[in-house]
Amino acid sequence: MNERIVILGGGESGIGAAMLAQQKGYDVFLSDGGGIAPDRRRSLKSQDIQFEENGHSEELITNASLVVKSPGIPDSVPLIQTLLHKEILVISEVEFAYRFIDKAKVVAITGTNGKTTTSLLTYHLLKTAGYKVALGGNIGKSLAGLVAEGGYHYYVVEVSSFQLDGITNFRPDVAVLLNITPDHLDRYEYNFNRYVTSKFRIIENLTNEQAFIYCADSEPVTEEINKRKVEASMFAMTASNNNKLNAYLKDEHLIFNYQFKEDFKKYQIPLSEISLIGKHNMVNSMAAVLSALCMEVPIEKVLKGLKNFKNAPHRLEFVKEINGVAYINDSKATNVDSVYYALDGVKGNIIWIAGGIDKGNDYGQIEKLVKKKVKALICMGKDNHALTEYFDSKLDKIIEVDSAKKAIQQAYQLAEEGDVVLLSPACASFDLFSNYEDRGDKFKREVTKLSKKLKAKEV
Ligand code: UMA
Repeated sequence: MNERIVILGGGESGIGAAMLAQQKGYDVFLSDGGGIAPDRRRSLKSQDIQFEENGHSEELITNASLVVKSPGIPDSVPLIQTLLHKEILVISEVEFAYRFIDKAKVVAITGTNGKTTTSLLTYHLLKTAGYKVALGGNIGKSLAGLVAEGGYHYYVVEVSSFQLDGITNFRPDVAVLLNITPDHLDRYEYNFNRYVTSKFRIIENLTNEQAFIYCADSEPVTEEINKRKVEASMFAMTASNNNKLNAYLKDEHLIFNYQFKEDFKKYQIPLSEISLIGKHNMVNSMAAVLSALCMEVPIEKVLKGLKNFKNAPHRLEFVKEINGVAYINDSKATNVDSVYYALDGVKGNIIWIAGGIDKGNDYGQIEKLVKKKVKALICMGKDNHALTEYFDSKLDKIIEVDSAKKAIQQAYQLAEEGDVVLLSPACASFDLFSNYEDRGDKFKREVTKLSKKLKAKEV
């Protein structure tokens, strides 16, 4: 009899885990408390995998020797509690997938913010260097599905705290921890320390054979590091130069002090050679470069990748320059924290387009920056009172609009050569758009239309 494995959840991670388990010869059963999408149901059927949906049958689950749980299922649900009570091993899909990675190397990236950009860039750097690289985890494709495909030299895995909660042996060759700020606290009994502990699980199995890259500018991260004895080689990314093995930002350069075997190496990369914008993205870049260097990718190849990297859309995305004015789409910035980085990172005076559904924002966090850099605020939302009330006495020009088209028309009127028109809303998009992607796409469409219209006039 083959070992019985039960997969809980029939989403992206559950289907990947089921496929991998089937390939490895387990007796597989998948159970979903809700419905399973038709294409996923078809995949299960095509592989002869037994499954149920719209409910979990305890008797079909508690007879497993191993249970693989999708990250969206919290430990607090009664079924998981029953399994734990019965001492049945419950692991996360990332842990399960990791157990079947043989020779390939794993770069795991976590942090509250920036992990997607860092994962994309790390993937890009390794790929540009000519390796066969898989990109997955919280970013989209399940790690299990990628391991089932096989044939990769590297797995770049974005890992969430939910995925780390269910690990036992997971030991990435390079572990990256970018930052920690309060998030997902509902999963952690509203206790920030629990969330910090969860994020730090990324290093729990590391020895001095692996590398740990962290941002020393994130206080919760350094506080926790000071409490622990970490065995891995540690690389600090920071604005100052206080560690032996580190990366930092100085005089418009990223500096890397890096040890390879017995040799210390130092590299300097001018910011002008980096396609990303903003200080937070420099931390993300340092993390990706250090990861690639730890993987022994030659620096010339890393540089090439850094220069031609294109970030995912809607994240400080450069759209066009019109009459010397840069138009930047940062529609993904749905909180004040992200707007801070955008305002800080952009050079020049800013025509700031913000607004939408305010989630109880504290604009005090960005007040200084706004006063220093923003010359006009265009509020794009159905109800703009939170923004207008806060900035009324602080800015000379505040305009309200209710569409991307009107926002661009106004911005065009106000902007002078050297200015930047920045969409960085600090708010959710659902009042005027279907989601942040729709908002960013409409912004870009209007910018392109404006550019075409102006060009047509020139002719
Ligand atoms: N389900 C049950 N029983 C329950 C609860 C849910 O069976 O008690 C079922 C649902 O009916 C559903 C399935 O579980 O069919 C969904 O599982 P899931 O929520 O874990 O989602 P997946 O589709 O497997 O996607 C997960 C990640 N989702 C979450 O962590 C919530 C995806 O990250 C990830 O890309 C994917 O695995 C592959 O690794 C998404 C995410 O939102 C992007 N992440 C959060 C974030 O970034 O904030 C953490």
